[in-house]
Amino acid sequence: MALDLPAGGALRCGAMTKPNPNRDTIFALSSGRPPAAIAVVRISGPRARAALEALARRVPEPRRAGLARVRDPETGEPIDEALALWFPGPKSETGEDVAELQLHGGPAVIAAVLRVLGRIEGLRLAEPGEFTRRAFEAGQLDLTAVEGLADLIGAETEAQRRQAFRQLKGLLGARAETWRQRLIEALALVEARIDFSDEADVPEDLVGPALAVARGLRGEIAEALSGAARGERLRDGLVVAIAGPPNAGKSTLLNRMARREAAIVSPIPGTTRDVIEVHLDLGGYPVTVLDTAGIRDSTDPVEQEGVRRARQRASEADLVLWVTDATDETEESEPDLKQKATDWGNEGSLPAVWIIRNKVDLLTPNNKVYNDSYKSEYRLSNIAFYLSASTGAGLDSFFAQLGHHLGNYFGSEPALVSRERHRKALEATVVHLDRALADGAGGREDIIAEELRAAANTLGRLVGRVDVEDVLDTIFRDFCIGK
Ligand SMILES: Nc1nc2c(ncn2[C@@H]2O[C@H](COP(=O)(O)OP(=O)(O)OP(=O)(O)O)[C@@H](O)[C@H]2O)c(=O)[nH]1
Ligand SMILES: [Mg+2]
Repeated sequence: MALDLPAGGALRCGAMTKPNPNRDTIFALSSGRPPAAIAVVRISGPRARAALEALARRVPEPRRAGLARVRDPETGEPIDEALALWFPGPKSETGEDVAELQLHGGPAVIAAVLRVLGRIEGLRLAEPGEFTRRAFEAGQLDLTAVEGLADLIGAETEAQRRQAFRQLKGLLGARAETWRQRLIEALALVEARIDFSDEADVPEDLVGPALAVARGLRGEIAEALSGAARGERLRDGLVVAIAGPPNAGKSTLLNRMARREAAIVSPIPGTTRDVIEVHLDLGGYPVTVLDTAGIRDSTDPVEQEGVRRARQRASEADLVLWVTDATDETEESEPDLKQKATDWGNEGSLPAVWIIRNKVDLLTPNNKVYNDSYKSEYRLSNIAFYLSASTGAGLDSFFAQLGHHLGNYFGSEPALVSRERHRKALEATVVHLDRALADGAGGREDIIAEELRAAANTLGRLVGRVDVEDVLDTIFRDFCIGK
């Protein structure tokens, strides 16, 4: 589907031209999977009013619910009794005329209404995200708000919901737009200097103040970027990998965390082969927990592959729970886990590692670590927990510490940047600002202007004001039909 972009590719939010009367009118089931108590069918476009009149015979007052007998306009046969709503454009969600029917949510009711709508001239079923796309094109939402909306619909935990809602309400979009405006003003100063440099009444120093603005913006954008990892993690979940020697109780611990039998547990060492992934909501924060194959040397090629995957996923995780059998006296008491992670080939930042001494229920006074058991402690850089994944002993303090860790990690301030797309755009902006500020630009006003213009453009792309056609399909693909 092509966007109707004005010449030059500039898409102006909030100032779109009148809706196109020849455009298709779209409709879709906007509520969830039937059967349900209520089904919401939405219609948007120039023929929305005609469609509502055809089905319900009359159109209620704008933005007021009215009872309507929904009929097949060809046969006159009643289909259902519904609540009808009428939102004339441009003050509607899509900026176009929008009608909404709240029907009884049975599959046959919905099928009949969609069938009847499909027969009306100029109406067709909406594509995924098409209502939102129209809202974006009408300037009702900027692109970051569109993404916030997708995230809000996808939010599974409280923290995700909060971040998504703030983004929908312009947390990032409004900031980026102010930055862009300030850059455009700075750019105007430099351009004035270039264009009128011969004229006597143009002040000498217009470039200095422009660069001061650029320097200030660079600081603010870098600050926003510092929270990017946190924001992106909040969308995907913090990755916690359970790793350690075979038979230590890793899968038992995963099942405890998931509160279900997600992984096979058996007394045979080498049970888990593939990485098992479970998504959890821990205290409102999203966490992805990975159970991995016990790490040991093996001649079995399948197990070898399992061990390779275990090492790799553990080295890429945010937090590794290194599970050992507390009764195993041969286990290192203080394994150098940072070293392990490095050995596994991790190239980025190393994960935090907690040691879990499992099976404390089996400890006897003869065991070396017996006196340490049933308490959690910080040892050097590692945090160690003594617990029993099968009896549950010690799990409370483990979960409390994990909750604390998540709270600290995600923090109370929402991150401005929650997607790679945002991060890349802001990083590119910083690069252009740095070039404008570099000594190398050394008074070359044309270079400074070019870099400021490029910086303003990357911000424009971020909010969806310029040249965004290429990213639109990717963004709207995430939406469901009816949104
Ligand atoms: N007594 C006791 N047994 C446990 C505990 N945790 C796990 N087990 C037992 O230890 C055995 C191995 O448990 P798993 O959870 O399969 O161990 P794993 O680390 O996933 O093993 P692999 O997948 O083979 O690497 C099973 O028989 C479990 O019932 C515990 O806290 N106490
Ligand atoms: Mg296992």
